[in-house]
Amino acid sequence: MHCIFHTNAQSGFIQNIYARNILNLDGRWHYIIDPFETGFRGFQGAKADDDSKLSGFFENKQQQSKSELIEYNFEKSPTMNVPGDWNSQDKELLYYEGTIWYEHDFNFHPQPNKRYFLRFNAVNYEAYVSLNDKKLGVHAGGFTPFEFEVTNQLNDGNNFIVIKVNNTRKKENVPTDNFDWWNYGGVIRDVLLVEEPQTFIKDYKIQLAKNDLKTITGFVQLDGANLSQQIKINIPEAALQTTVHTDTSGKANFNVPVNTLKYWSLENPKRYHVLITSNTDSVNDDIGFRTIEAKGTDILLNGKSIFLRGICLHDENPFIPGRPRNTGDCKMLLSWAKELNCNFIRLAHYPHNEEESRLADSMGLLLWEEVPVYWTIDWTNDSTLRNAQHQITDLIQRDKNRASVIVWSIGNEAPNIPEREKFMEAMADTAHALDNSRLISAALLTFTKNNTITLDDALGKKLDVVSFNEYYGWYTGGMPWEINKFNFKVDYDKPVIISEMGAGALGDFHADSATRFSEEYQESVYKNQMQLISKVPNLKGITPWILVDFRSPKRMNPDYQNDWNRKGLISETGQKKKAFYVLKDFYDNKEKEYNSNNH
Ligand code: GCB
Repeated sequence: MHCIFHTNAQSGFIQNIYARNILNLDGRWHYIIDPFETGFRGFQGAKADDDSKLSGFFENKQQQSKSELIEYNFEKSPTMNVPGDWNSQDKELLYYEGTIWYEHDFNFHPQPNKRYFLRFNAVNYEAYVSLNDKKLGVHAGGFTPFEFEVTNQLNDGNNFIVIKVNNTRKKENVPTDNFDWWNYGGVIRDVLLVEEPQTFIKDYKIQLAKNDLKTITGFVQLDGANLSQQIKINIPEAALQTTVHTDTSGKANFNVPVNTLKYWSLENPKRYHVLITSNTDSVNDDIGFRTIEAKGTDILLNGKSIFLRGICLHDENPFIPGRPRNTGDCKMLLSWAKELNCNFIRLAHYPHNEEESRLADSMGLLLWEEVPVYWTIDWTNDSTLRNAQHQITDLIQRDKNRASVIVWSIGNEAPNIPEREKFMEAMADTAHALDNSRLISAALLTFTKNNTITLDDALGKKLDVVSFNEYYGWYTGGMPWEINKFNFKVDYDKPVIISEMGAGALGDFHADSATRFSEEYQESVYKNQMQLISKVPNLKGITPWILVDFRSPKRMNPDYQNDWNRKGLISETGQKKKAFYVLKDFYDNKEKEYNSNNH
């Protein structure tokens, strides 16, 4: 058999996928655990180093006669839930890193004159995808969507998908081979079959222009043969209607003046129903309109100064534990942040389930979204940089219409060494070029000398907001009550966010405040940190580490951790620790202070 894998999924993907005509392919999918890559290399062969020679399990073979030898069988193999990481579904897979093959049958009747796309909202990390034994392509990167056009590969009736997923950590990957979270593998988000007309509205952006409350700007992009069309953009509730024409590449840019709009805000997260109609297609969305601006050392939302009462969050439901699988899982996490009186969440350290940005839009929460350029990336490897740029591009592509998203973060705690500077500057340029209406940041590192904590990272010049992580009272700086001796020096006249601080505590373990992993120790770190950070110049927000305990194989202390990073303010059983209330108090007071200053 001869088969060709394209090296990549199609570039770009359909905007606002849940508003399209979709068949959800979630459910129980068969799987085969394949640690030796037998499905790829055959039973004796060497592993193909050339994609064109790959065959193997994609064929989903059935025995034709009783004498035929076939040493795998999807139909008789166990099943697991898609979406869902494999680690949380089969005890044997808790620590598994390697290849798993998935197979799923579905019945479908394609309609004439329609186009079809097979969409994966995220597969961690590398995916080889085939449909009806026709190879579609490969995607690398565990947290962003990808899709393939399958109009010519679909059968009328029975169809089957085979996908090979591999989550082996590698130095050149993004993230690299060392990170402080669980390496959940598999088809972690929805799989959808999307039906579109021959020429359809693939993408659009509809937002307020940069720092301009009176202009809605954006573009519409068609895909198909009939690219020159008239497009209507209609926002009935704002009495706004405009008609634009796409050019020969199917794109139309627009700027529309607006007089009266209710702006999206924390108090009133107003979203407008937006309808986009071409001659051949239509799509609608609920979009909030707001501006976000770093002005001097201030962060302005709709022109008004705000303080970001934030918290960090991993994309993990501690009750599974595993990756969130549905809206309910995501809503639980965001509601906990609301209970803490947050107005801001740092979605660390990789793109989260896209449902979270939609929920944040409706709940009046601001978001920091990030790509997994984390710790020791392979800085001098060009393909690693391209991969990272691809990930920030896809994240911006996915969430560019969400009012809640105000910060694109290009990475976390990258050591301040020369090799990394070029890489990170390229990342900042990519993000700025794709979206000039939001703020670019990164979680930076500081150095300390003579009790002065200094932020002088050269990358700061490329960022709109400078942010840094610090763990005084936990990893460094002495006991919690000793940290007030430190002062800060920030070499940038820009707004500052403390993107991490924190301490570990095992829920319900009580002792004195000098005892590591007690709730009292963590509480003391938070109390003293709230004083310490009041000395940070131009501090415009904090996102302490972290809302909920999360799984990490790097946390091995058997008394307190057992594979859990315990820095959550909420335990893995959903119990609020003492420090939760310290931070909530701080936020209640900050809210009052900002409300009275702004009136
Ligand atoms: C950090 C990292 C975060 C870790 C955290 C910790 O600085 O950014 O991913 O989990 O510290 O708990 O040490």
